[in-house]
Amino acid sequence: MPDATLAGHASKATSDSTARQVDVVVVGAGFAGLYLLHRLRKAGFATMVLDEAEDIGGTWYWNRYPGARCDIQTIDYSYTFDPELETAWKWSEKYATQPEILRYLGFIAERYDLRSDIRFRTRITTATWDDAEERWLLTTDDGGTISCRYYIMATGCLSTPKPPEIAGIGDFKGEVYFTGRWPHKDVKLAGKRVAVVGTGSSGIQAIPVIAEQAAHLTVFQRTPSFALPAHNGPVLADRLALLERDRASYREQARWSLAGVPWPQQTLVSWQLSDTERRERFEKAWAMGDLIYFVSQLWADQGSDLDGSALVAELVREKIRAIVNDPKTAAILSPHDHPFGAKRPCLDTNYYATYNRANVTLVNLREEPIAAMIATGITTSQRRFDLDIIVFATGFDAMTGAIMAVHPISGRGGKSLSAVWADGPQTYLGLTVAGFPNLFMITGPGSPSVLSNMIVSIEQHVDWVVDRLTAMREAGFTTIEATETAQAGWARHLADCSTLTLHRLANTWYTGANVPGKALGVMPYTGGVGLYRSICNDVVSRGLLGFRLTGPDHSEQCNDGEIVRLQPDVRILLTMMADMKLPAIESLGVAGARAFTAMLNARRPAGRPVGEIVDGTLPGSDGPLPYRLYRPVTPGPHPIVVYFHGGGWVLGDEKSDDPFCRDMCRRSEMIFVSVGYRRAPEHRFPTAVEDGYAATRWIAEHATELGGRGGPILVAGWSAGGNIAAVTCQLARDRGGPEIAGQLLICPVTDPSFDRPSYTENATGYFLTRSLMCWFWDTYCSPADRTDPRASPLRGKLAGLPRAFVTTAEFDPLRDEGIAYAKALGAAGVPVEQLKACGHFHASFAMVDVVISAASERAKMADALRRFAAQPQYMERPDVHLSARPGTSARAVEQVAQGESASQ
Ligand code: NA7
Repeated sequence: MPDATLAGHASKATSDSTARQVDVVVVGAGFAGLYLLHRLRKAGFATMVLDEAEDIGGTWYWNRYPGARCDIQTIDYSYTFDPELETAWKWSEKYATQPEILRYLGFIAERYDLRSDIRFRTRITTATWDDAEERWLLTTDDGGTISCRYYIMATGCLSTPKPPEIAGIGDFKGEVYFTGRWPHKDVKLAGKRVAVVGTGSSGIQAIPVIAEQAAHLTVFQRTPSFALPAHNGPVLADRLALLERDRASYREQARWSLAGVPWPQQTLVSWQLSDTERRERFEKAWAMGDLIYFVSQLWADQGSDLDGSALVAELVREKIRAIVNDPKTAAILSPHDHPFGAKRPCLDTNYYATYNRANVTLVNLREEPIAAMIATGITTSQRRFDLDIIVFATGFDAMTGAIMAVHPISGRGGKSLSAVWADGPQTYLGLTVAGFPNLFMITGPGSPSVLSNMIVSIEQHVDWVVDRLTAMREAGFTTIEATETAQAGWARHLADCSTLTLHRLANTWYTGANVPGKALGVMPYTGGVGLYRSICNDVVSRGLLGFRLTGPDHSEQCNDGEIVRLQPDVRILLTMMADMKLPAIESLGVAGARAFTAMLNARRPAGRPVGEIVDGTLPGSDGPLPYRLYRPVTPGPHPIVVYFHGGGWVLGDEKSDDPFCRDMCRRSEMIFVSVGYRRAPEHRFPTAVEDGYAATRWIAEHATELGGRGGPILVAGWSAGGNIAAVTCQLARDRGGPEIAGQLLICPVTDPSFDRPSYTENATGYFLTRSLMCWFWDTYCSPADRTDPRASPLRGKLAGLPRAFVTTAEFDPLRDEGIAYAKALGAAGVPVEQLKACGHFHASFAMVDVVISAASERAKMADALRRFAAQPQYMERPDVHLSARPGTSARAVEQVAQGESASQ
């Protein structure tokens, strides 16, 4: 029985007994609202859709400016929920025009008979949660009231145009149009002097079309965008064939992809490709005209690394210079202020070539800002432009505008959504907000939405919401609300995800920077639609984790908690490893374990180039030891870091941490010498540490011959290598040198005690297991020897040791002994800094270009080395600026331990 019927019979009178009763009110009759209505109806919910517009279409109803088209290929920009629908509609073009998209939505409304439940020309003026009735009470601009159990915002992400913030806008006596509110009448441009203000996607689509009609077009550009050719035409035959070969599989791949279009994940990074190979890839993408292909298929680091992105940017600028005849105009059109992809690139048709027309003028507002609008046109700081028509393509109050600014929404206890979101949108999953029961947002802030094919994201959200409402009804629950814990956890996860891409480094509508006074922070989910979908599914399979449900007989269900505590890429990696059902390393025997780790290492991305790599040998305590030296590209002499690899004293060699050594060599601009110390079981305790000490001594004595700077040396090591580095510092102090200026200990083994909480909490599931650590210890060192400080540096004397930087990972059995060592160093008066890396596992830092979220930790470690060696810190890149919302800073918290430590 529909909930509205139940309410009508069973509930006390609502707070407004004249209110129309329905189960669900949906705001917006665009792609999201139409599909919601279809699904809710099928599920038996009495549903009403309200829209201010006179007809269906949502974003596509309003954005009817000349040249308006979708920028995702139509075969992907289509509903997929009904296999029969897929073959019932044929798109005429690769990128459909706005009228064709509206025809498609009209076809949908007709096919599923949707119009009868949509009320057009109706604006909601207030929405208030009634705690007693557990219903939302809405008022509308026609004086009506509606009471609903569930209130769903299907308002779109780009629905509320932002004011252009230009003085004197009312003084202009000509015609003024906004691309986001284009009139339904025919706008006559022929023979007119037209201005377009704004060069984002809307401006770039409109400008070439307007230029063909207007007598003269003046484009006022504040910031240039990267525009890529759409090469519009018929639907691409090869993509269509791929879809038609197996529709279900194509759609399923899209649902689990990065951006909602089934392109594979690239694995080759930019520096693994030659200039020629990069250019070939770029030209192929340029010729193809597909936005998602362009932003994801060139090389793996194009969206995550400034250098990888800069290579794309320069190739696009080269194209601009080739197309635009006037070099000065080409220069003005060439973006330099943001990394490629950090702002949504535009798809264009003849955009750059339009500036070769005699009737088009480009005005660079960076050189001559707009002074005012006057009766006859626009004045800049230098000139006056007489105009008949001004078109503002100045964008939207994106993602939050339509939800927050359109009408006051008051949740539990009268709490207003605008107040809750004053410092930026707070959501759980981008779907719900704590304190606002039974309110849902389709593609809200904190979900992939605008960074994906919207249709894929809309369908996923609609399905998730309707499935929840159905399940609640079956279980007898009437309210659902996110918990504060879950919401705070989601904010942290969003902040973690934002480190994976470069979106945080540009002032865009993604970050709220286009609206003066709006809180800054990356609003969409940057982890990709596949990861996001898996998390939403996890929420359900884990008993609606993070939601409180209540029912009429005071029944309640609340499974509180955070859905993701791991860093996003660590989560993906561990899931992949679990799916691979890898054998337990300790079950393979020593030879098998070495072969297995060598095989894993061979599959990882190669490290980045450094100035020089030299393999050599040095005299150890008992014969020669191999080493690998990494020299920076910058002129020396450089400080030297003696590095000890990980591998539990049993596995690995001087080359096995190659990507990490390269990365640290580049970041610190220091020589790294990775030492091939002898391993157990052939050489048990104390061989590895004695080799480590002997190697450090020799390297210090031969620093200048190695091309390094004389004077104190640095040591570093990961895992068992961290143990060797720590012990080396103790031996150097006790045996008369060499002088060590600092020690970098990364997830070090410091003590053989297995009773610390991290050994229990992280015993399995995080790659380094308790059982593997036991095997390492047994293979390396007899129980009797383990109290020796050379095996367990935590049990040694710590006063007088070199200053230290200790990194620990939250999901690592070794976490607590690393923290204990830092604490003990601090207590012994050793200056120590500690980096507790939240959401990371034991191998996070060594997995360069796999665990991208650990890049900032590696940067901090490199900075620590530079501090040890009294080198200046890195300057921040001058060409980018970080936008960060207060309270959502990265989770890796650096702090000075000095005897005190924060819990993880
Ligand atoms: P965008 O991408 O936000 O572009 C708006 C443009 O308007 C952009 O070039 C702005 O320059 C410019 N702008 C905004 N205010 C002003 C003022 N006051 N003076 C001069 N120029 C101004 O919006 P779109 O509608 O083009 O595209 C939005 C999305 O819709 C798009 O990404 C697709 O997903 C579809 P600024 O960069 O702020 O200097």
